[in-house]
Amino acid sequence: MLTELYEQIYEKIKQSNPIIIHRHVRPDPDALGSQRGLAAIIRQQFPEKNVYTVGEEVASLSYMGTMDNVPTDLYEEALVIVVDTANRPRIDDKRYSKGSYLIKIDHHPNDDQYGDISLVNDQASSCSEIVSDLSFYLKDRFSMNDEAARLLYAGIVGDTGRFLYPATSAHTMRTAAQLMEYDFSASEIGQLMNTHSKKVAHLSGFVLQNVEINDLGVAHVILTQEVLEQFDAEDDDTAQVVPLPGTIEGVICWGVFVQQTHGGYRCRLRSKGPVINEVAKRHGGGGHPLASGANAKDMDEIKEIIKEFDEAIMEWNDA
Ligand SMILES: [Mn+2]
Repeated sequence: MLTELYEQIYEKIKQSNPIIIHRHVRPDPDALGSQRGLAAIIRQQFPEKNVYTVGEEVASLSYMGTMDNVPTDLYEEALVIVVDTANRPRIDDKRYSKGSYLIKIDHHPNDDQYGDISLVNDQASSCSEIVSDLSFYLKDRFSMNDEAARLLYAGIVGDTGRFLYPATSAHTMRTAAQLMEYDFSASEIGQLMNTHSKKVAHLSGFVLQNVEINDLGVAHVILTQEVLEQFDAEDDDTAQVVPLPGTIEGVICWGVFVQQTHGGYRCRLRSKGPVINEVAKRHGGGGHPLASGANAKDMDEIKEIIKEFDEAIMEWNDA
């Protein structure tokens, strides 16, 4: 039962000091929102506790706050909470394992079970929705506040593509509405998240012009190092162009393949129906049923992935 886990997590937080919160590498708004939103709730509820958030900074998401420097010896006594991270290899800052107790809070399929307590709700739109659930369930014992509400709202908006993706439930909308009752500007958050740098705007133009779409509805675009250089863009900038092929009529599954500096391609894979995380797993990745990541060593492997997408669509059409 989720509510039993909420109680267990609450008890552990109450007992612990310091508390160090981790999330996944290359964080998105949900990773940062659930990480910093949770920290904001704990800090207000338990002002005597030392709460830290760790991991690499992302300049483009600086409106979601900054990270803390934590000396390693602090881990010895620490409760470590990892949010929004399905697999241990993806946790940012490997010192997470040095804590005295580990809690996992996540919404991805639970392929890698870790943590002394593991709160995994793969029906939730986002990890920020789960942290909101935790607070709204515990009420006065773990109160929501303005800062946390702003961060968690941003996380939900981020992971649902502004309430577009199928993981957006009636409960997601009710949670977002509850968060909006707090004092922050939801519209400002929406605008910030809808604003791209000029280089990403130009890269978006490239993606829309060069995407190839086959008869089955598989779209793909290759972003070589040469293309990235042309737009002065880096691997991280490509996250923002991933939804674009899905906005084109007839596209069901798609991939944005980003050439890496060390060779090989990072594959950002998406679907509007057919389950694709099994495809991702066959190519060194994984993730959500409709949003996954993988790795391809060369163009031949990219072609294989596209072929497997064709098959996934054919099976889905037959079902
Ligand atoms: Mn997430």
